[in-house]
Amino acid sequence: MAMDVKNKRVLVVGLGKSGIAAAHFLRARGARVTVSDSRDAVALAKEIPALLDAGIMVETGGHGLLTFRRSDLIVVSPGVPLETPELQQAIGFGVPVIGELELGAQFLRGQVIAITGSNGKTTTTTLVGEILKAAGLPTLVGGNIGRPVVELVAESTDATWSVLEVSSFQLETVDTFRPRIAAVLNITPDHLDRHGSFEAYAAAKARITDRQGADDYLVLNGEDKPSQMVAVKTAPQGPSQAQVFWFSGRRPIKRGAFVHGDSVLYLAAENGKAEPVMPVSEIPLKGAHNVENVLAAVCMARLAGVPAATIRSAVASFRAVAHRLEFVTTIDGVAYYNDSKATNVDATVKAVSSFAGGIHLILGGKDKDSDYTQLAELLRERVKAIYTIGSAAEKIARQLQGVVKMKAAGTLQTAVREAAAEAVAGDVVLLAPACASFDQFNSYEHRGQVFREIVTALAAERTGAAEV
Ligand code: UMA
Repeated sequence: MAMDVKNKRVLVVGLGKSGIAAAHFLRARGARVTVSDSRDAVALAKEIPALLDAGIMVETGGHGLLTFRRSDLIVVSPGVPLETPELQQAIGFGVPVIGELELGAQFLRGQVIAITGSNGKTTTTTLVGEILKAAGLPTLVGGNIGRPVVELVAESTDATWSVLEVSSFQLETVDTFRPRIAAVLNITPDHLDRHGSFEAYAAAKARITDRQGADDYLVLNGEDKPSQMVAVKTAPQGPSQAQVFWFSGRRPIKRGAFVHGDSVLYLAAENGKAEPVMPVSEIPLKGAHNVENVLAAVCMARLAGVPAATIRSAVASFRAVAHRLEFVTTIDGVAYYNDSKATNVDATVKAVSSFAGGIHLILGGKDKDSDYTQLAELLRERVKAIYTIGSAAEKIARQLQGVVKMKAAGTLQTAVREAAAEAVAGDVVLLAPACASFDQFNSYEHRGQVFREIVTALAAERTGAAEV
């Protein structure tokens, strides 16, 4: 049931994509809205006029304690930590705090598929969206993928399937959020700077199933211990009430999707007969991790009632999402791949594991309290050289000293140029930085775009040189 916000004093914290969308959404429903952002008015000059025009009050250059305490409700953006002192004080005064996901989901019509995990969320969310559309179901795609959930509300009907990518940040502030189908793809260390510990991070992800009931489905990775724990978690809500389905790239499972020989199979019920979905060789995405993403998508799509044949053709025609192991071009026999979305160590492991060897790896950016030593063995096996960039460069150099040849490139531009100079035909230059982008770029998309531009310029120079 959607809350009534009419005439309520609602504070929206954070003026990014989520906050702006939430503020307008609430205002349109009659709330008395104030937004508060730690950035100053100059930095927000583009955003402020439309807010004021809509009758929304704006507080910039920091968060005012009174603004927080005097609210009837606070809607917090995912990037704002709950530990923010003003938020903590407001919570202490009994002010309810929810996130934009919770707000939007209360108003969404139809059914929700929510997908979380440390890696593979965006690819899987996009793929499930494509499969559902191919099946002719009215489908909306949003959430952490880039489109705030409140923006989907107006387009949703009772027949809609909203496929939402949800992050640990968003799940920290849910309350009534109840997806019909929830999936946890994997849980590996990420965002430890924000959550404080792996346990707290995993607990935030597990909240995806808190409100699920016996008619709902929970799809979990049969090969990933921390995500298996989501089914049996004991606190605070107890074990999941949902029907659990599994996926595995390695072995048959009780019910769900798995690989057997060269086939993707789906098993709807324990002791039932497995149904062939498609040959593994028809999956167009690189890497074992992408087979897992496809298996999770197969499971969700079957649970949503999509026939196997429709899933097969939608998966076969699916192309890699931008910035996720995205092939850019080949220059002088060297292939360039953009995996700017590899913003944690595990994602980099997956990216590196997708190539047999000859890799020139660009690593670095903004550190998230990550442990890069976990990369050492794989790097020794497959990577010829590392080129470090950004503020994490020194830590990476310290932790991976002597593992493989390493160059302190500093910037992405220098890293690509140095890698191009070293690489020989058959090698791969891979941007899979294991870090956030915010020290040198606006976002991982921006970093990936800059990488593409540098590579494209290099290709043009080389072609030009060949023609002379
Ligand atoms: N801010 C404050 N006070 C603070 C901290 C931040 O006022 O204490 C302000 C900043 O000055 C800024 C605003 O908050 O103006 C930024 O809010 P935000 O970081 O929540 O960013 P949005 O633009 O609203 O984007 C968010 C998600 N960002 C994060 O979770 C960090 C986007 O996910 C998401 O696409 C978008 O909502 C729409 O749902 C991005 C992301 O990096 C892709 N997600 C992380 C990930 O995938 O690893 C979780």
